[in-house]
Amino acid sequence: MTKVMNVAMIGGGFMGKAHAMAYASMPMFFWPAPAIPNRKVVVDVTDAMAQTARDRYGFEEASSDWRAVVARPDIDVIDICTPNNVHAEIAIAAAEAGKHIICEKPLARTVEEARSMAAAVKKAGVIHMVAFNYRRTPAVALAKKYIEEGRIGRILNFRGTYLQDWSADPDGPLSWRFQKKIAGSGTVGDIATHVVDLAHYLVGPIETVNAITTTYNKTRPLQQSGVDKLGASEKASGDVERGEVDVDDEVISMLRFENGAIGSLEATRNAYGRNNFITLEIHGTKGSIHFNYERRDELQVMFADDPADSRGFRTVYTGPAHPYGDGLWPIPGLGIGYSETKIVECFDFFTAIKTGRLPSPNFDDGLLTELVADALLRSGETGAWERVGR
Ligand code: SOE
Repeated sequence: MTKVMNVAMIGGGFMGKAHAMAYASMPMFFWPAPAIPNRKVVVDVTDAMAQTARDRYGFEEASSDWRAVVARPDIDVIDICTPNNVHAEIAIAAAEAGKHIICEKPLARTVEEARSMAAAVKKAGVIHMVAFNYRRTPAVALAKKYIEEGRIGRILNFRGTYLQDWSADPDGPLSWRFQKKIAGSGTVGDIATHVVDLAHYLVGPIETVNAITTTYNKTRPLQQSGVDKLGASEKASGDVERGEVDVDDEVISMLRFENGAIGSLEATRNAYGRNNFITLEIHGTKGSIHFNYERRDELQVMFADDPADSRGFRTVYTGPAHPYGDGLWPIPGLGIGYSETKIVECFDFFTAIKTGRLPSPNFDDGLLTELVADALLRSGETGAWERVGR
């Protein structure tokens, strides 16, 4: 019989929706499932918010006291979907209570927090994962497979971008994502870390960075509602008091990898016309790979030994023959979405719990990404090449 595991999810916002959907759907896709995630209790800031999340996301119970929930013996998994400022406190308490933990990205606000989280889960011997879900796009996993099989040879160059436009409007509200004390950093922590995670996954550890960081909009109207709606959808009207933005809006960096590859990274939430524009281009000694999340069913590949009369990028549509293809849809092109990346992430997390083998990215990988984020921010200040600390 497939084991039922009780999940307590802390945070009922955008990520809570994505995780709750994955708990419900994972066994429908991946069967036999490694476990049946039972949506036991959802925690939010107030009782009313928690009750809404319970009713909406199909949890049995609601609570506004995460400490009490973490201490409950009937809870197997703690899922952290909160803003970044409470990741460390919750994760450390959950580890001490012996719970398996999945934590939204970025792992923490600072390297110090990430280090203490990684130490706590190691000491407790629990399974841990950071929710950098874009690794779980089948086309990205296929790129990884080609690279591991040596199909594009030794990697020479990596180019990664993550461009969005939800914060381009200077009158979009000052949500927690623009406040250092809550978010830790701006674009660097929020989305550049996704690119760093993908670079680590596909190429290897980044060694040094040389970055420009900038903040275009130094103030924003104070957020009227308590809910982060990601930008101008909640645009303030009339004379609304403004508060200071003390994080970065954009980062552009050159990269050197430990294995000798070089590369670049760009991330911004102010690029009008770009929505979730994650692109990766990787050149190797035997071929190249290109991926664009806005066309995420597709991987563009070029192999240098293709016949001379048909050289060029070809489009591979991911499907049953590709990573996670057994569980997802039976025909290529039916459509991979954001949900599927979260369902696959959920499958890998519960598989790790079942087998006792740590998944990736785990908290150690999350710490490494945090170290790169720290180097990007330092380099943005100094203008110099900065080494990724260890
Ligand atoms: C906002 O930039 C955001 O919600 C990020 O926080 C997520 O990590 C990304 O997947 C989508 O955009």
